[in-house]
Amino acid sequence: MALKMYDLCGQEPERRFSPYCWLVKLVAAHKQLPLETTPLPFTDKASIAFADWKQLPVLTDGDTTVVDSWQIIQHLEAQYPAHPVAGSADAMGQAMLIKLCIEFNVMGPLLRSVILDIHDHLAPADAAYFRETREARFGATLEDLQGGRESHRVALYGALAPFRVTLKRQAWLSGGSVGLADLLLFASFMWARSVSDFQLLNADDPVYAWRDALFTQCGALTTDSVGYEFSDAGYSV
Ligand SMILES: N[C@@H](CCC(=O)N[C@@H](CS)C(=O)NCC(=O)O)C(=O)O
Repeated sequence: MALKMYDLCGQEPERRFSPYCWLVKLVAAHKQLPLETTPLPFTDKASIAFADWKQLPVLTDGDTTVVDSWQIIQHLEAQYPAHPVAGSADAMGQAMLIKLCIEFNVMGPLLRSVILDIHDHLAPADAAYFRETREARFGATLEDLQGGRESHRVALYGALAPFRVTLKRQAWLSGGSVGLADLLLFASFMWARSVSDFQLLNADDPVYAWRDALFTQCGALTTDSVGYEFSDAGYSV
């Protein structure tokens, strides 16, 4: 078995920030699968042309190529069933709902909070590409988007309500042990952490303690990459 993944990087090759790539790295680590990563900037589409795909992550497992983080996770669960992150097709299906809640509600305010920080960590060609594509997508400049980060943080606080209340009732989003629901949300926080020291969470937020517990649990994976320590101080909503 040789699992290899193309991993989105910033100007420094070791700065890896894509939430979807983080998700695959976290799932592989949970499953105790060695995963070799190759850094790739946004604008190097030629290196993944073999996969007929323009986004990262792209995984190769021997002769098999798998694109899209969700398909990659399904592949890993099917091929390497030990240490499951979901454990069944039904559990995987339920995690899809969590994934979509995060993508629809959490990732928007989170991205807007750090979007200029992402830009500022990119190599020049990537920075120009990122600005052009994201400003067209959002209809605003990166400066204006991130300039409203205090209100995005309030929106993020609201979007995290179901997660916060869940964590008041149980240790992990997946229940009694870490599973895919936890890794889905944690990957989004790793996205921010890899590029920004903006304070996203109040220190007395149960989500803060949960995130800290995952840092401890994930160990070197989350600390070896270039990243910022979260220095979240209190904020009120
Ligand atoms: N549905 C895809 C989304 C992947 C995705 O959006 N990746 C971004 C990086 S976070 C990307 O590669 N974007 C390429 C681009 O903007 O050119 C997945 O889950 O893998």
